[in-house]
Amino acid sequence: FTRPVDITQLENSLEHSLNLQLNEPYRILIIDDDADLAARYSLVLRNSQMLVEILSDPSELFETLHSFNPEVLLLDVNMPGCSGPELAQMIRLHAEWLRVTIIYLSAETDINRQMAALLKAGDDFITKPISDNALIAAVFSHAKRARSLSNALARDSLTGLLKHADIKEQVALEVQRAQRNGKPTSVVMIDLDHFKRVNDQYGHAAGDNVIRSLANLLRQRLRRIDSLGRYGGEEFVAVLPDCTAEQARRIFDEIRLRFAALNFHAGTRTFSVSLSAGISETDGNAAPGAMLEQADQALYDAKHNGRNQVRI
Ligand code: GH3
Ligand code: MG
Ligand code: MG
Ligand code: MG
Repeated sequence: FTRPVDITQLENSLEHSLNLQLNEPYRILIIDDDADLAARYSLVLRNSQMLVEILSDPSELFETLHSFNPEVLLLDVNMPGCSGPELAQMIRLHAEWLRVTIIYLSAETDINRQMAALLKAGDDFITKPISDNALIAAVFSHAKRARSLSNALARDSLTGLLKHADIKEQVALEVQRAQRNGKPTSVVMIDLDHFKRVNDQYGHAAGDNVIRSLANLLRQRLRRIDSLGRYGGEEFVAVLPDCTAEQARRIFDEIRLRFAALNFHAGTRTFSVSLSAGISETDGNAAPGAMLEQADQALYDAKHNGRNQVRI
């Protein structure tokens, strides 16, 4: 009974963890055999803070998709040697490029031919000539949509947090950064206590609800610069830059108490769940993997000392 993905929650959580992405300009790829026209559209979009590349040789399409990773493709319909819809169809054969929005930009005004192109592949049809502002608005709205979708898909669908590989990468980045700037950074590993029992007694849906609530609580209590991921089923990892293990312990003890005070419901029954957490702190030369291992060791200590506690 997993719920559908909550896009609003995901968009909010985006700001939380990978805030750098929000400030990144949208990437637009233009494919047109008319070089002057392509240059003109490119100028208009660049003036609106978008990153634009022009491709005049469609045989380099997939290389360019990989290197430039555009959110929107502005595609001419009639080009010598190949047609826009055929290119669009080729792109749509590759699952990894489903996230790219394909917009035809063409002088073709015949609705039947426009529909035929869209039926093959592609997401929108814009007729030229088009005013600068109309072009900007159309490309911007499609780029925004494409980015939020691709960011949402990159996240854990139950919690909206970073997935295992991404939070691991974030740990590595922050630990390396801490070594450069000499500031302490803490890594925290969190695991729900006796969660098998929760599932057994109250059902998997109730269990999912507990996982989601913990994710929301963590999101609320941590700072914008902290990163948060779902490391495993009911296991989370947080990275706290510029934060000592002692400071992290105070923060997570408060989170632990708040979480244990939450009431969950399964039918007419009410229950609560506790968590355990382990913390490690950078010491100037710790490898990212060692930071995770130390946090895991501290978590193990917390479990074996009776659970519902935070250990360094
Ligand atoms: P401990 O206090 O030692 O951590 O005991 P535990 O029962 O929590 O043990 P463990 O961490 O090994 O068990 C994790 C359990 O969490 C097993 C699995 O059934 C459950 N689980 C993992 N992912 C999910 C999920 O996405 N949803 C739900 N409902 N349960 C999950
Ligand atoms: Mg043309
Ligand atoms: Mg557990
Ligand atoms: Mg576990």
